Amino acid sequence: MIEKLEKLNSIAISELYKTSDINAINLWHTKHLGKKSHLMAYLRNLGQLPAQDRPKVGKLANEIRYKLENAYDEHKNTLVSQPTTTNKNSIDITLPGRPINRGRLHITNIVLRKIYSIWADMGFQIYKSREIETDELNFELLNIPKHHPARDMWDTFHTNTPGVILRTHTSPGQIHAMRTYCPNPIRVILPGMCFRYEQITARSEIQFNQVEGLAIGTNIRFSDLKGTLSTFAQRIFNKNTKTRFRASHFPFTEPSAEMDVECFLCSGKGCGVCKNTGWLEILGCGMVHPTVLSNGGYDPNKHTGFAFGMGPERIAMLKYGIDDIRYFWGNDLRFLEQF
Ligand code: FA5
Repeated sequence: MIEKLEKLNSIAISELYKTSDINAINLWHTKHLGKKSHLMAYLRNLGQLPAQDRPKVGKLANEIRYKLENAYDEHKNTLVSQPTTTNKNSIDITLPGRPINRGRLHITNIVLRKIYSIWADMGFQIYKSREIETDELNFELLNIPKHHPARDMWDTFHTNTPGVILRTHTSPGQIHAMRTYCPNPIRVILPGMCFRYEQITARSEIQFNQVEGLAIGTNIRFSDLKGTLSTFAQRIFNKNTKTRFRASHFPFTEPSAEMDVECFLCSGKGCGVCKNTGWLEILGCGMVHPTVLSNGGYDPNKHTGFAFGMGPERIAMLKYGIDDIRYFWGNDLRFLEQF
């Protein structure tokens, strides 16, 4: 009897460690410790044994039962906490998760959104204008006649259709906006892509964004232009940003100017980035030329206005210390992921 019990024990133990999933271990339990198991039969039938054998056999059967229950619990816990690696299809929930690549805004869009919100605070609406333009709107109605040398400022991509070009600046949007709102006052910004057939360098791309601004009303003066643009510079960079206006020339504004901000790197002392001038140009601007006002439908004797055009990529370069505009279109994640 003792021998039979010990054999039963060793068979049960060896079968237990062969089980590798929960179903198998549950079946094992029913077979070796369930009501109909051999071990339970021995315990139930103890009374039929000779009196002198009962204590010894009963003690051993109970010890085996106790050991098997413990071994069962322990092995079951191991199976639950450590999924088997022998099964190729199983998922190892203990492995660390794979990082998810999240999309993000492009640096130009981050700066554009900041620019929109500053102008929105100052009461400027967004007016979207088209990227494919006519020569008439891109040049002629902006006071740049055919063959005029001023066209050299904007090297142009032409299409196969005569007179249809890719816009070289957002300024033709001024005419569209004026013709939409005339004779009412206007306060709009016109953002969008521009195209120039020029040499790509660290500061110049053939495809870039501009944000045009246009304010038309009665009694608008150059001092309004200066105050508005200086406030913009202080909001986009910081409140201590110094600005200066340099006389310039654009055929569609009179007088015309370019606005510089004090160089961030050298604080105006002069360095390689600002070409030792202490200043960096961020936009062109001026009072809307009377001819352009008339082309837009406004009476230049009653109405005045100012306009400006800035480059968001150039602003982003200054704001974030980016030394080459080519990164913006390079699609290099090491660059894009920094913002
Ligand atoms: C113009 O395009 C005028 N239409 C701006 C203007 C509007 C003047 C209204 C007066 C009134 P300009 O060519 O300087 O001007 O361009 C304006 C801005 O666009 C520049 O200051 C610069 O920030 C950006 N920009 C111009 N060319 C490029 C280029 N190739 N790559 C990147 N940014 C450019």
